[in-house]
Amino acid sequence: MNTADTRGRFITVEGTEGVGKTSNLDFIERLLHEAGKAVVRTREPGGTALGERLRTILLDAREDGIDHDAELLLMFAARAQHLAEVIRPALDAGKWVLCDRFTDATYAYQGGGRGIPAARIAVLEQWVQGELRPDLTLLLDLPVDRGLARAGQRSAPDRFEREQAEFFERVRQVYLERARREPARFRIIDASPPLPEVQAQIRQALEAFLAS
Ligand code: Z5A
Repeated sequence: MNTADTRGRFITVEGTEGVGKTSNLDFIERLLHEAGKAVVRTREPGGTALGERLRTILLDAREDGIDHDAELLLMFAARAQHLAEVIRPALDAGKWVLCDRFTDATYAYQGGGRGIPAARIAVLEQWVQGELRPDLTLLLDLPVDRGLARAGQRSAPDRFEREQAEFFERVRQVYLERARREPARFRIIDASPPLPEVQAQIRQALEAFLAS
């Protein structure tokens, strides 16, 4: 990594329902701290006061009339605020941003899941982000039925969690396709084994990134 470059790095964590993002984010944050990085941990949708209010609406299972385009636009509204208030200032200050989901989730859920054309999402991506993209994306991958079984052990399902297995299968395929197309940015982590084995893969991926 070019040490003269003082800009921070932008790391995102992605995956379908129940893959274990939450279980692994603390671990990733700890590894970054151990490597001497100042870390800003955040999430999407959310990460700002406005974004968290939009998240509440977007995940509310009672909001069953949200139009697909409205959902897409709300995701990017939350993202615009998040970039302006949190992500860009942190990166400019040399901090490392660790974000639970970002625009790959929009391609996967609103694109793959809801069926919105990727070209339409790309217009919003360019508008809201300009050239900003994650430097590293850890994609936790798990067969959909196993993820749903893991997630099923939790509380009442939110608006996305109520979707059927076919929806999450489309989401997963978009994630994997994006990872295939951008091998330099993505690292696919096999999320099927027990947590220590998943974390060994994550450690290896992060150490390689830190050394690059
Ligand atoms: N969304 C969108 O549509 N478009 C967008 O642009 C964005 C988001 C940004 C909220 O995301 C929703 O927003 C999301 C997509 C949509 N909806 N869905 N689905 P979220 O990330 O907050 O919600 P989530 O996907 O449901 O994540 P989660 O609740 O944090 O689940 P998780 O992090 O993947 O799993 P977990 O809670 O860490 O683990 C699940 C269970 O499995 C738990 O009991 C663990 O103890 C267990 N677990 C974890 N790892 C293992 C291993 N290795 N072995 C065995 N058991 C394990």
